[in-house]
Amino acid sequence: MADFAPKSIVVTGGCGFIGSNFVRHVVREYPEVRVTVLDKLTYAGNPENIAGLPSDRVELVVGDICDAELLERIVPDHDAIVHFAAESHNDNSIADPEPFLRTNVEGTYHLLEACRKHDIRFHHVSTDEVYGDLALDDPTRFTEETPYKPSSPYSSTKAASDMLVRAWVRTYGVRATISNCSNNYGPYQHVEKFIPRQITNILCGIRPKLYGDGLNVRDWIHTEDHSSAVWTILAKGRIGETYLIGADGERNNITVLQDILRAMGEPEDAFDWVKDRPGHDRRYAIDSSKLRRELGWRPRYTDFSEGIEKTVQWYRDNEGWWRPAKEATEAKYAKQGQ
Ligand code: NAD
Ligand code: TDX
Repeated sequence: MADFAPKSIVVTGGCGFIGSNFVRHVVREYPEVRVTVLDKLTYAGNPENIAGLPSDRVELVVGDICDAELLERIVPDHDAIVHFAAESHNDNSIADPEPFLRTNVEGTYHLLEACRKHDIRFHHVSTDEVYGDLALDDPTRFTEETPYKPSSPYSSTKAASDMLVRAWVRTYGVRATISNCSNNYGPYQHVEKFIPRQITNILCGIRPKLYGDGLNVRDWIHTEDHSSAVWTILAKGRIGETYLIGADGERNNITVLQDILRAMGEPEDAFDWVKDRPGHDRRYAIDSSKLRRELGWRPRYTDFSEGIEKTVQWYRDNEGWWRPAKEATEAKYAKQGQ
């Protein structure tokens, strides 16, 4: 069967970290595609993330995915929606879960309804956290068959949104796919997240902060590889299917922090231990062989130390981008004892 080749797409959350990297990827790789970014510009959304892209290719609509009337005006004019918009930070979900329910669950519902009404292709961007966690000594990894067992308010709302997508495919025949990806890193990631927090702490003369015993494992992927995987699934994925996205990047937090410290010329023990995250997932690990085998996708940015060095350089070069959010983010962490 020929690949699906959309000419116009809505990218929700396209002013956030992964969404904006995806928009840049599409503009660079697919010159025939026009992108409408729909973004509420919450604290995590920044129009700077898509600044400089050609205005005849990319249009920003500032609005809420929960606004059904707005969706009715925007969606019919497009071939597909690629849905990145979410409340995305676990620590925030523990402090205040309500916005997570609204955006992640209710927002996904409204987008599905718009796709159902206008027969629009839908790709839902989700997370490996829906599967809960693995023990450090467990030899297995998550697959598309792993049962859902989310731990945090964030991951439970993402799990709920995945379930809505599956139901809308089966009941209404909505043409949707789902991807569950592991931890992303790269440029334009908010300073609340682990890697940018530590890099910008060091740049500000604040010691990095490690939760718990530092042995929690995350499966890191460069955001550029996430973008190419999402496009591959949009173009070639089988309707109704779920694909796991990962780049075999398992590392514990202390090792990642030591990579950052080394890349920035700091001693390996120049950090503080802080209070652990409640319910902190121990280990995530993705088996992405279905995506590789069926759709021929491969990650390209697999040298983690090189990726970290480039990411450190990006934060050094773009202080004007992250500085405005830094103080408030650290004040919030300080209140939580982190
Ligand atoms: P982010 O927090 O950086 O960006 C989220 C974006 O969504 C922001 O631009 C924000 O303004 C926008 N948004 C929030 N609520 C909205 C609403 N109601 N209406 C419209 N726009 C709204 O998030 P991210 O890290 O880029 O994550 C993007 C997606 O990828 C999320 O769905 C997340 O669950 C998923 N994901 C993230 C990771 C990761 O490592 N960060 C890994 C796997 C999956
Ligand atoms: O200061 C910190 N110190 C620390 O040790 C922070 C902010 C985090 N951590 C730990 C907690 C995690 O074990 O680092 C690890 C990574 O933390 P986050 O960056 O908050 O990511 P995580 O909770 O793993 O979730 C991320 O990956 C999956 C994204 O935020 C989610 O949106 C995605 O679904």
